[in-house]
Amino acid sequence: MADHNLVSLESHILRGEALHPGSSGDFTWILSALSLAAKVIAAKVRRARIEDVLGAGGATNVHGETQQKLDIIANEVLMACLGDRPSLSVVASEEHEEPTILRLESDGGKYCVIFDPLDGSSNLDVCAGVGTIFSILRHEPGVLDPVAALCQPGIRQLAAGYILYGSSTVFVLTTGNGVDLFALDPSIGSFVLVTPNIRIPARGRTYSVNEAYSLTFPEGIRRYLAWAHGHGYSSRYIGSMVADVHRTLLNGGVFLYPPTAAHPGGKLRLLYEGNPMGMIIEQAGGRAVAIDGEGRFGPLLEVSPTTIHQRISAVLGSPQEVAAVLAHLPRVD
Ligand code: FBP
Repeated sequence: MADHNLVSLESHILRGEALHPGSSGDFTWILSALSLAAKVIAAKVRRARIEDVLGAGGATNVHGETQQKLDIIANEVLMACLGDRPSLSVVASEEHEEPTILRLESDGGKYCVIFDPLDGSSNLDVCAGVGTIFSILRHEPGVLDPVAALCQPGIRQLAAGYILYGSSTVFVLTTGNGVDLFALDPSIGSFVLVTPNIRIPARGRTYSVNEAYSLTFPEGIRRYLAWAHGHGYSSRYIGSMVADVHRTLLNGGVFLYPPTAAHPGGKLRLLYEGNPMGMIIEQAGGRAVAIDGEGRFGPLLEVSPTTIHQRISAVLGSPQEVAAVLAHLPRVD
């Protein structure tokens, strides 16, 4: 273990960069901005009740959702940390209707970042796990429209990850070569590598879904839940995707947010929840599928986005548990 603790997030990324002769370091520079922002947000979350930054901030975001004070703070921290990275062209956030253009692709803007600054923030007041989710894409040459630059299928992500502000602060990252878990060591103020190359268990008899909505789920999902009830499954649901997917990644199982009456097209956001979490799960050996109102399904990371805040219904988790869900759904041929 001592050897692992000597590897910081930054040194791990630099090692990875050395494997790509000719790489400019710009990508590493972006990841270091996310690491810095995560430390600042972690400190704010830890002191939330002391500094009285809990509760609503008095405004609603572009989706009409009540913004928590920490949603606004986390968003500002991320925009500030990413804002001075010279290779970033476009940055987009759940809290902003439109993307922010930092510079043109022709002026050296090679990458785009889209993020959910504080996922599950409605859980803050009760000290449950919340998190930051991010996705990094290449800005395709010649694409002038910032929305088009961001609207790429999940398989085109260069990197994805999340930071979970829970009992400890962890940073989970993939750059397309497996998934690594770093923990923030407050004594040195650094994210250190604790679990390299995480593999999701093939099975895990735990499903994670808001069953309160089950009467409005597609029939196939209701059939799956009845089957799971009859096969000794347990249910775990925190109501914060970062926390629920993190548990699923480590312990196995399946996380679902199916279509509901309130969200017939799904509640999760494709570009800054579905795609990054889907890449993490698939890079760890799991499976991620999108499902529609009829319960039909297909690969989540192959969905072609059309808008940056579009919603999706998804099933993510252990390969055998996702297969168990899909076995109850009609197939799209
Ligand atoms: P936000 O984007 O508004 O944070 O909503 C996302 C989320 O909080 C997820 O983290 C979570 O999985 C889901 O919504 C919980 O939704 P519900 O309360 O309907 O179960």
